[in-house]
Amino acid sequence: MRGKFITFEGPEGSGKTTQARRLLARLEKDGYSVLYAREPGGTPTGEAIREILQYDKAGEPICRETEVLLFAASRAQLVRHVILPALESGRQVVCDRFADSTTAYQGFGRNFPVEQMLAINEFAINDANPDLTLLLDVEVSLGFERLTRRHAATASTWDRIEREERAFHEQVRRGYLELARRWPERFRVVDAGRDMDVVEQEIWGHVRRLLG
Ligand code: Z5A
Repeated sequence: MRGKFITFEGPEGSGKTTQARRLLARLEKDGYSVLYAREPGGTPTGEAIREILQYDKAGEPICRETEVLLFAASRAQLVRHVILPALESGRQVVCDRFADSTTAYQGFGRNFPVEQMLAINEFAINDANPDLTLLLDVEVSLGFERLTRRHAATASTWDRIEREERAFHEQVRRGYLELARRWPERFRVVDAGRDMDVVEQEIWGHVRRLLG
């Protein structure tokens, strides 16, 4: 039987990676075989694209159109080389960001027509549509407080998209909530401003219902 495809989405600092890893651990403890992936990246080609997108590796400003296509290219590679083979072999797949990120960041954030983003996503992902999307929703200011603490603790630097102005990130958050309204059967909006353990419990409830 084909595995289930679960994606984590949300603005900066909403706790996607923390919760995706906690979910992975819980599923494995329950005996599931699970593949964890993240975007952009997850394949050698995708990781090379990630360096360009996140850290300006190419050394020149990236135009908006190129940005969209690079995210889609990384995704096309991840879907065909990693996600679809795992799902078809019956594994569950947990992915930290997926196609909705492009609709939210490039569509709503960069003001590209959303329908155009959806068409590009469709081309990139083939039939790898998520069964469940957990939208970790958090106020932009709280997400950035968390990132500021993390950067200070790890001496890391702000990446290209984190450096965008506040209005951009507010648009992205609104975009995500709009997508959740559009596809209520697939999306579950989780208030990620709460304690990590409380968020984890709610997510576990959604996933248990999906897996029966
Ligand atoms: N992007 C795009 O524009 N278009 C696309 O199509 C795709 C992506 C796929 C990828 O960045 C960037 O690419 C991203 C969108 C864009 N933009 N940026 N910037 P990334 O992969 O490097 O990182 P991210 O996906 O943006 O994740 P993040 O924002 O860095 O964090 P997060 O995964 O949501 O949160 P976290 O790492 O789990 O937690 C952050 C910190 O908060 C950490 O110290 C935690 O311990 C803490 N935390 C987490 N949860 C809590 C709670 N509940 N309470 C308190 N503290 C918490």
